[in-house]
Amino acid sequence: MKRLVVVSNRVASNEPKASAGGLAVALDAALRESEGLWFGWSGKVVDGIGGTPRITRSGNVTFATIDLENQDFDDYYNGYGNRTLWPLFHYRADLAVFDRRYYGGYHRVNALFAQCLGQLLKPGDVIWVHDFHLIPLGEELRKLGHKLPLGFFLHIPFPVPQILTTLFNHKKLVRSLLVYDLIGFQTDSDLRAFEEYVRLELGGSVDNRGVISAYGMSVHAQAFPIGIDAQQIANFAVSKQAQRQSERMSKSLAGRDLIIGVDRLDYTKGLPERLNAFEKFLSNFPDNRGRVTLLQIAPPSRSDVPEYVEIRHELETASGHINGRFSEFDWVPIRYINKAYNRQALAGLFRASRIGLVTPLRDGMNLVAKEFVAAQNPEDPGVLILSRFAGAAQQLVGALIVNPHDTDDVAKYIERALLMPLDERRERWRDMMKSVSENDLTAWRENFVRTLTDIGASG
Ligand code: ADQ
Repeated sequence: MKRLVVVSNRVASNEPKASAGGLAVALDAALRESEGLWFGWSGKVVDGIGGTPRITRSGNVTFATIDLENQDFDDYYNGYGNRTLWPLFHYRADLAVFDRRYYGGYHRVNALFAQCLGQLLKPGDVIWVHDFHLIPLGEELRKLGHKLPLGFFLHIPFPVPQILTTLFNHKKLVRSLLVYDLIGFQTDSDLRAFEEYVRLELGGSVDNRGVISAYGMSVHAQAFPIGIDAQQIANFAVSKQAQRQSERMSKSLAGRDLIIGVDRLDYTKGLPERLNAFEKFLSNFPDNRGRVTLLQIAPPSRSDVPEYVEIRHELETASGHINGRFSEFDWVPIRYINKAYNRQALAGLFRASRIGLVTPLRDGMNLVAKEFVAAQNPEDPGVLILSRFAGAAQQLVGALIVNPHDTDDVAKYIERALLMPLDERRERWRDMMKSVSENDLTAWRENFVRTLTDIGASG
């Protein structure tokens, strides 16, 4: 079996609960079976030159991490990664900062990653690079003469050409994607956006096997929708700890229905719109006042970036406003919590909820939607309300699919979900659970690695 080398911005060590990131959770599980190497940034910022890999082992997985120096952290991570590519790829050109210094840092760190990783590679390795922080890594490895099979998976959406072309160096960025042997996207829509860009902007072509060619280079591109470990979440949901959480929650609800939202605190997750929809629900369907509670769990992320500080203030104001407007001495409509929970506790809370409210404005996939489904009681499942702009909506057709911008409509769907008969809830849940179980994390990883290995063998 070939050694799998995973490269991602952050390496999660062996503590998935310490990180609220979907990528971290997914990769931790994905590497366990493979005697692989996981390379990335340690999360530490140092004065002076970072960059000598620190090697540790956990079980049969080797971890190699490097530190970053202050300037690189600012330009590569906070800058080009989180203030340029993240908003732009989520269709928020209005929030994107276009600064060539940021790009300089992005390029420097990708070159540094390639140099440090290069020393650890062995013949026969298969390299799988993750996400938008590391798009040029493949090109940097090729420049150093590495000829190993190289795959890239984009966890976030790929924007349509009209959006991507607002970036000053869009051609350079996409060109660097073409050196990979395989590019994976979350959905067919992302794949189509990429193909359209190559045709329109690069004058390239796409053949019927999914091979995309431009600038004399060819790459296989395909959708590989990421999954979850559905069985594990289902087990977590009936664990002792989950039951304890769920009982504590039920006691505090005193017979009221629970609606749950769980998201990293990020402007892509549609949280202000969600609170607004909930306010409209209470206002337009007043019989529900005192009968329903919204639990919104939103651990802060990227707090060094000003747009994240702003969204946090906005949510504090909105939840305070709604609670001030509707609360009674014995009922508060929104419980807004800024901390992370471990996965058993979360699964217990999902299972105790009548509705999962997952309404991002844009999301590559959204694992919370799938976790909510996997955690339900098959005999009495809750209802998933899901944004059409989450990648997951292309798979979870049993959800109530909504436009998160249309808050009046979302309010109506909340009412509809609360009234949904048990038979319909069961039927919708069975459809979704089938999809979540069949397309789980193992299937995703195996499919990507098999495709990459096959391409490497034939190339
Ligand atoms: P994220 O934007 O982080 O991931 P998501 O897919 O929902 O979004 O994953 C979040 C993960 O963190 C889930 O596993 C969730 O359970 C966990 N989590 C969230 N809040 C938590 C809390 N309070 N306590 C504990 N755990 C919490 C990115 C992309 C997504 C894509 C994933 C995976 O933005 O679109 O689905 O990567 O590819």
